[in-house]
Amino acid sequence: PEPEADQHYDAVVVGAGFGGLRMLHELRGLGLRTLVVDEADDVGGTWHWNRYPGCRTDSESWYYCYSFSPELEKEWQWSERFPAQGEVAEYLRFVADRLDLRRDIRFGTRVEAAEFDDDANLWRLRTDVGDVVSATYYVAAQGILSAPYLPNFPGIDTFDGEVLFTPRWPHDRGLDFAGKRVAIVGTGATGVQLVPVVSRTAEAVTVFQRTATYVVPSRNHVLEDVQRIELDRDRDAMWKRTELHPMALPYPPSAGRLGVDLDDEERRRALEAGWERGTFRFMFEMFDDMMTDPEINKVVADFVRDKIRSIVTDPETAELLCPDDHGVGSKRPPLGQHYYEAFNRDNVELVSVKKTPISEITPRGIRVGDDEYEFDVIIFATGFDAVTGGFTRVDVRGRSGASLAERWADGPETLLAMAVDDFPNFFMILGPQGPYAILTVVIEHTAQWIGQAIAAARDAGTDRIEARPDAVSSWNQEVLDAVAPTMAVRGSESWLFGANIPGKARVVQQYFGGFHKWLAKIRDESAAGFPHFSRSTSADDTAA
Ligand code: NA7
Repeated sequence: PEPEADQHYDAVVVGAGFGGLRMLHELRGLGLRTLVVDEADDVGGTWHWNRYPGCRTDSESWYYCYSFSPELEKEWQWSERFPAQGEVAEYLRFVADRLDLRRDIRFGTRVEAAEFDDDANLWRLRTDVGDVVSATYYVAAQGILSAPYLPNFPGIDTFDGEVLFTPRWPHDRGLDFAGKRVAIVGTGATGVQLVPVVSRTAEAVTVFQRTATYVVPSRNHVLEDVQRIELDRDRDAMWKRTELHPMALPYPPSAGRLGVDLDDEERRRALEAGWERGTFRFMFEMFDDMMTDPEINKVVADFVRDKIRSIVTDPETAELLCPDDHGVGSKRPPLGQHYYEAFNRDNVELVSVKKTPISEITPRGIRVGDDEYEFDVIIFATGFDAVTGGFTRVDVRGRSGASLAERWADGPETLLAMAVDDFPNFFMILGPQGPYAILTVVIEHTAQWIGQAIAAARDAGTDRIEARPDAVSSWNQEVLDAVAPTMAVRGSESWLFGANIPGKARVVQQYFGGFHKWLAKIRDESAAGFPHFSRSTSADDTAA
């Protein structure tokens, strides 16, 4: 069906989370008539859906926010170092209200397909309610963790008790598991947040762990007024520091020391200090050769294993919790708030499903080999079809008619994570091959850059902009080259390589060369007038 006349926009944005809201603000600033569409009934994206108990950021609040508006920054006060889900969702509602964004957002509507009409030079987007919306520019802002993954366990529909899935947590479920025997399946960042919280109220918790991970303490705390004063004073300098950091953190860009240069005692002291500080900084400010030298990585891994053994009193449980098949930092490190300590509670049990996997879900519980475990509640914290899944769930078809999913069957290919050749006037926020870094900071720069690209096309009198295929190939090569020196340590067994989804191409999904390098590249691209894009006017179709 053709869209109604009033269903045509200059730009349509899919997703009303951190990325989509920021993009709407940017496009409005350019005077573009913009519509945002989201499946949820409110703003928030990831922070709308993931309401499981214990859900909070692993990034510190003072940079887990927008930086474009000093007024917004002044008006909003975070209560904690690592804010809980509810507070982040509240922040995004605050921003939406303050900037009056809701009037351009259509909630409760899922975009199912998007097709580029070459002749008309527009995108047609079909929604689940049968509407067709058209737009010159289409910005996909689904983010890297919006397509939940539930393994296809046999019998999953036969369970008699309550089944909960962390990325689709019912809004009215509440926190209380009194009198319930609860299973938690999965020990990624989500499971690690769930376990200490659910075990406080449940009668019994059984954690099903396939791969043990290195969990670093988060050292969360309430923010004191004096800390806020200090942070406020540092704001501008803080955002500048994020631009120089490989992870977009407002901290020193490197440890400034190599593990190989230190003796055992010096390393141990550095590791103790780092553990005390906790957070991602334990990983990124330890030794600059931690991700390239397997020996140094093992020093750090041994240190964390010793910490686990010193915290967890039952030696058998402690050994099961010690990672033994991958290096530190090779998976996205979860931050824990009394995670290992939770296994010292009488009501918490750990079951390793590494050698013997979960074979089925039964009406009474979970079967592993010959053992059947009985439960009242099963919580699945089994992750996402990360990075690409949110984008390819929509049947996006470019100029040639091929879909994004087909195009990426052997691995994603983009230009700087924001564009793809054959998909004119299509941009992504947090697209594949983007920097492995603090996403709120990446979003801020991405939204500004997309705005600049669209403005540049318009100012040149053109209405079509498309990534050049050779530029896409060379970014692809840079992404592969960037991860290569770390592969001996890193392995490829996580969602960062597509490994968690059966049948998905095993290719690095993000750019590990450093946020600062990506930022320099995108700035060069815009300053030079977008030389790696072709531009044309639909009226005469002359390439510019
Ligand atoms: P993750 O990090 O992908 O973790 C998923 C967990 O579920 C992980 O422990 C998996 O084990 C486990 N899993 C997946 N399938 C199975 C089966 N079949 N049997 C047993 N266990 C299974 O997702 P999260 O939601 O925790 O975190 C995603 C990101 O969100 C995180 O990195 C942050 O960026 C925020 P595996 O490790 O694959 O052996």
